[in-house]
Amino acid sequence: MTMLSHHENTPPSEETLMTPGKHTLHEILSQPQVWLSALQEAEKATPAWRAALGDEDTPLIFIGCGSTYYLSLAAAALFRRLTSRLTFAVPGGEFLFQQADWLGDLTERNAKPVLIAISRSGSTSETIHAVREYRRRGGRVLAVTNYPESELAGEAEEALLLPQGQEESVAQTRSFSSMFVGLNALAARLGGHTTLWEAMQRLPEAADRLLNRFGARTRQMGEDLNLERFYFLGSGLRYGLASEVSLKMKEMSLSHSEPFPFLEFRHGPMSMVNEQTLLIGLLSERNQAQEQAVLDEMQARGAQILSLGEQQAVVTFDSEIPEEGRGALYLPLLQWMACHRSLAKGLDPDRPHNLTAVVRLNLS
Ligand code: F1P
Repeated sequence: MTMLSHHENTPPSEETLMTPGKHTLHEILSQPQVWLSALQEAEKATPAWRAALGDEDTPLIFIGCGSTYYLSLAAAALFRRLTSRLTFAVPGGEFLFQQADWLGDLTERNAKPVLIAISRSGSTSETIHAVREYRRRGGRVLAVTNYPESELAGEAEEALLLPQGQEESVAQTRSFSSMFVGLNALAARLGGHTTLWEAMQRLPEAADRLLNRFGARTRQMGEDLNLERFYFLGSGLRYGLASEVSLKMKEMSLSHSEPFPFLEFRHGPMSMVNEQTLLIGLLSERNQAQEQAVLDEMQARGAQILSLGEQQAVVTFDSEIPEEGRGALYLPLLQWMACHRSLAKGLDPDRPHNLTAVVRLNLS
């Protein structure tokens, strides 16, 4: 298996060279209107997905790579919670080459799980090969992608297509959140949570308000180059989100960054806490007290703290959207912080070091 020609980034235009981060900043700020279309697309897709997902005893397996594996983790938790189905999240490459270690013989049984493949590009080799192999074995495949003309969209029985989430930048921002909002709305609809679905219609305005209220403060934190270590804490469905924003910090600013479920941080990783450490807590509602206690303990050990949550946090959403429908609100300000740290370090978040927009491999 050799790494074939990556999707070569086009040489930067004069203009792009002159304005590093131009695309990423725009893509982060444009998320509210992208989420509006994601909500609409999810509403339209609900009947076909309801038919394709079969009965509620059928397990669901979400796969993706990098950001879209983290999205799979978050989506698996959302569908578990909102549709009471048995769900799994597996990295595309693992599904392809280590399936038995992750799923035993689950995909060999008669009532095969439905595979939901998530990919911004719809071209990532591991994801495409995993889908093809599953279909060859008679499995049903659904897809979520920002590229309707992609190979993945063509392979899937049903696809949630979100072209408005397309972006120039390599590091995913609005592409990720468009697919997250779309899957969150689908899970609400499929689980019959009408009130939740209605409340989710307020997500775009809530995001706009957050960027206006807290953009300057999170930009300042991003520009504080005394900070060197970043730990993103998130539990339940917020763990996938914490993993994604941790990857953003890594990809955009080349910083040491790691995600943990909240209480896990005490079991070893907290040894790394010092005055150059920033702990970012994606607070839940149901367990906020325990989570805040972790942040308080680390602050006492010298760490800086940034907490985000509906209320009683440094960044408060005040969205009045139930917890199962407001996960997307953790994303924009943390993407914004990572982007400004990148710029403060003289990097270009539009073109992260070593990265390409799509990984293509020779897997034959
Ligand atoms: C997956 C991915 C991204 C990563 C980088 C390379 O792409 O691994 O998560 O940030 O851009 O590709 P996709 O399958 O979601 O298009």
